[in-house]
Amino acid sequence: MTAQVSVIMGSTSDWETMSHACSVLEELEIAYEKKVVSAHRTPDLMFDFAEHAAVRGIKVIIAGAGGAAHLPGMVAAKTVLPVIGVPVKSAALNGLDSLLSIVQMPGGIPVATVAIGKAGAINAGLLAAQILGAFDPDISQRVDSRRARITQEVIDQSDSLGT
Ligand code: RP5
Repeated sequence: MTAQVSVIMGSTSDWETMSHACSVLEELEIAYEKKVVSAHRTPDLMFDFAEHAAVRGIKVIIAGAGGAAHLPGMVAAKTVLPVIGVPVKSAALNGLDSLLSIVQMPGGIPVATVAIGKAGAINAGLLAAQILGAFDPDISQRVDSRRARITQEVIDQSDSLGT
């Protein structure tokens, strides 16, 4: 099946975080691909990737990076596909550097930025699904069912506390 979402990351060291976005896409039965594309270590590959993503059938890009995390913004500059940026938690500044360098895009080239780390990666997968779901009722239905399941889990957990 042709990938609809591309999950890219600046390093294999980002995989532990970005795997959570992929797990959500798998759970929601959305075809995706995953690649390491580094803004500063493989800049030509990054441009090639961003320029050709749309013609390959990709609809949404999820880009995770840490530190001076310019990957999401640079990719967004080279495509009009929606780009969701995931700030990966860094060793030096706990991901605050990643967050600020992804979220603070100057007006004109948007990057939809999610929270630092695992929660952000999960939400990136869900947001990609919701974007696709706006045009695909089956995906939208699966997102809805997931929410209903989470709601029920919270109710069950509350009940397990007893009276
Ligand atoms: C960034 O530098 C990557 O996104 C990663 O979060 C960070 C560290 O990369 P490695 O030194 O672990 O390869 O480009």
